[in-house]
Amino acid sequence: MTATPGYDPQNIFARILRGELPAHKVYEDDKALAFLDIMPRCPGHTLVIPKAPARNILDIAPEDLAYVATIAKKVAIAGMKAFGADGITIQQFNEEAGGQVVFHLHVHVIPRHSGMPMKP
Ligand code: D5M
Repeated sequence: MTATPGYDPQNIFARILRGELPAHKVYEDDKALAFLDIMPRCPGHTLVIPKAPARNILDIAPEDLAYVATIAKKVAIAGMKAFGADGITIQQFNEEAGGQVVFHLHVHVIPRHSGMPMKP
């Protein structure tokens, strides 16, 4: 898979994909990986990433984005069951101005309970 010019192969999630850094994996196949967020805003906060080297939604191929969305839905349903959640928050940030900190596309899947606010 060829990275676009804006993609830094040393970003943390690329290093997780290469096995250079640990992660608590909850789902993996040949095109996507899901793992627990190291700074969870709620219990079960999971990140879903493509294995393709995409910086963010501005960069990713439409078919890779569609696949990540499909896996995010599976993770959302599994997370709701596992954590007995009442709902799910999905978040996705793009570029520094958009709140992105790690520059490999990722979708936050956050199980939610009625009356329980997310940590900032
Ligand atoms: O924020 C990036 C998100 O990635 C943030 O919720 C923390 C999380 N993070 C950072 N490093 C790790 C590691 N090593 N494992 C798991 N989660 C991690 P964003 O603003 O969405 O770019």
